Amino acid sequence: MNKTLQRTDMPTTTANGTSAGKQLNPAFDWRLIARTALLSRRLDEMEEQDLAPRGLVKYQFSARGHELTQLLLSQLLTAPFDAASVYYRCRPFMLGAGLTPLEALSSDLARAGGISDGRDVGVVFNMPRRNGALVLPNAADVGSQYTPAAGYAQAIRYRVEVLGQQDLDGSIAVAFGGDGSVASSGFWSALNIATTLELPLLFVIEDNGYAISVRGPMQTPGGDIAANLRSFKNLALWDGDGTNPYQAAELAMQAVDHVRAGRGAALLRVTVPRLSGHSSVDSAAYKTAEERQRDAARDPLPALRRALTTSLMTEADWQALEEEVMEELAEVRDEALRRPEADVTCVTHHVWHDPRNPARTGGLAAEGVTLPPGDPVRRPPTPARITMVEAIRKTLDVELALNDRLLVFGEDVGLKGGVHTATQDLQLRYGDQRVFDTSLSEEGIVGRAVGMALAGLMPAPEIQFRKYADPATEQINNCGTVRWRTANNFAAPIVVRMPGGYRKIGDPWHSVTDEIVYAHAVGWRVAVPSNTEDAVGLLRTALRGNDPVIFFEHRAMLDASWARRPYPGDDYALPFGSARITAGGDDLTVVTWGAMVELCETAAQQCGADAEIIDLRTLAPWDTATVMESVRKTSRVLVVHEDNEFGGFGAEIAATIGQQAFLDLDAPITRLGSPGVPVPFSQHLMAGVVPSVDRIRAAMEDLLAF
Ligand SMILES: Cc1ncc(C[n+]2csc(CCOP(=O)(O)OP(=O)(O)O)c2C)c(N)n1
Repeated sequence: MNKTLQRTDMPTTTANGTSAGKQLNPAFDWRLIARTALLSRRLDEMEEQDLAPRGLVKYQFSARGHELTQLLLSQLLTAPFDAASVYYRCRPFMLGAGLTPLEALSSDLARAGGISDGRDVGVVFNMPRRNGALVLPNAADVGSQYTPAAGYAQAIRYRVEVLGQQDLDGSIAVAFGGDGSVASSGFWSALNIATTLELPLLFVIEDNGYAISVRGPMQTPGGDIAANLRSFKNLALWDGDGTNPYQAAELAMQAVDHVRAGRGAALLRVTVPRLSGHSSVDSAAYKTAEERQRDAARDPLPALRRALTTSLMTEADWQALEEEVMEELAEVRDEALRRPEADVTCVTHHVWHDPRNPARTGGLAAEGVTLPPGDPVRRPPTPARITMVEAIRKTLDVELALNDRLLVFGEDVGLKGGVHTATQDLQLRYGDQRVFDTSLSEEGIVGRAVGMALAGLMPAPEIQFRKYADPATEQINNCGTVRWRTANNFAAPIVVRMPGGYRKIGDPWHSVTDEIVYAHAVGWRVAVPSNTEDAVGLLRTALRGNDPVIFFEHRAMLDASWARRPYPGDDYALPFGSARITAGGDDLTVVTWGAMVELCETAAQQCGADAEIIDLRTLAPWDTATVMESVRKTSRVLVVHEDNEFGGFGAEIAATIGQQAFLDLDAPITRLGSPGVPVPFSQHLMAGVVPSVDRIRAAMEDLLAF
């Protein structure tokens, strides 16, 4: 399927919107479109001309020129599970989908009662479903809106075909973006996902010719993304004038109908003028006088007025509509300005799931799905010790059987069973909708997972190696802050499994740990198990929970004999933030995790130290109470980790101990980590980088002798 409907296939209309004998498409409520377009326009003008110059709106993004197609689409997204992934110039769409003018203005004024309660930029939107589409939490990163939309579209299919929710059949996802956004990796990643899987996803590109000051041909060769995509497989294209009511209505309807009919992904490109600067702080001095004139001549509002007053209303009706809107906006402005600032005492709320107050949309809790909490008591069915990777596989298996909303995916995760074998046979058992390979895009893997979580599923993606999560950084960061940014409107709990760390050999790519990045990221829980038993308990808690989790699988421990323990049972679950004392001692506290636990035990045995070795098991949260109790007893502490010592998690631990147990210390808090270079390929060199038993032992001896 490579359906291309070009501009010449569209109704022949002139650019100024005269009808040439055409009727306005009766499927739309044109009066409402006119009213909302006027509302949006006058709101922009009020902000641009008054509230922004007075410093009351700090950062204004005008949608002047973009209104028409957005409003048409808002009226088409009425199926029960439709969703839109918008961008900052989508306020007209938001007003069409049910955002009230008071909410819109309160958001731009950063007052209480705005869509994020003062937390996010006034046009970085999210909106639980009202009368139209669900609006997925937007982020200000250009291009980041696309892969979650692809994930949402895949989730629609999953809910219909796997969960049997036939009433959701025909629902679609729509992702909006500008002509600059088509140069982003997120756009291409989502395009690949949507077209390879033939998902119900419509891309809407509002091409105003500029990305701030940079012109279209710098973003896509020739400046027309639809023309360039004509040979893209499994993508239907519509392309035309987003200021012409006759043409834009046809384009929007045909594109939506195509996707809704289950015929796969589509892209609608509409050309529109950007009638203001990029934002209130952009004078648009880079536009020539002719360009400004050309843009002004393409204003969609006069075209809409002409079209409506030709057929549906009189000039007097239009003027009355304008007056009605102005009156409403004057009231809205006064009320918004009377609104208080958001409550600063609540600014730290909504980082984590609160069972008494779950997010309204996203994750299992919002869907009313509860899973058994699990049990911290070990009940090994057999005493046989199994490897950590077998245990992870078994836990995924048990959880897939328990929870039909759980999906496991990533590169080579399907038939091959993962390059680390953690998902072997799972696709055979649960089918390729639940356990599957993905295209090679980590942004796509995590962004898709976010969209699936927002659609009420529990995605557990695998990143093949920790280092290869780098391209997903934006999606990971945005996933962690969703709940906070949307003031608990949305949450996107996902469990990202990622193996890393040195094994018998190392290199700069496959041996990265760098867990500090995730411990530092807002909203993520971070597990770093060292052995079979903990891996089972922590993974199960993660998969049954409602917060995003990074589950770090240390490569050295996946089949290490030290890490092998009996499988602790199908219900075994461990709380996060609860360390394990692997060896009790009185003279020295050693705080560590992952592969370093075994080395610390060996080093302590070799030097005969009476060391208390604490395996933290999780870094976010980390068990400060157990560490402090031990430090108060031993008065000496060594923190050992594989990651770089400089700025590593050991610094956080050391600072906390310094603050909470300073008077109990008899020696300086000592850290041992890597010396600030990547793990080398040569084993000989690697021994000089990754903490070894010898170096740990030496550090222990120094501390004991202090
Ligand atoms: C990842 C990222 N890079 C840079 C920016 C800064 N920025 C904000 S909007 C923008 C231009 C986007 O243009 P386009 O996608 O064409 O949308 P338009 O603003 O024209 O509607 C840029 C560069 C950003 N927000 N995110």
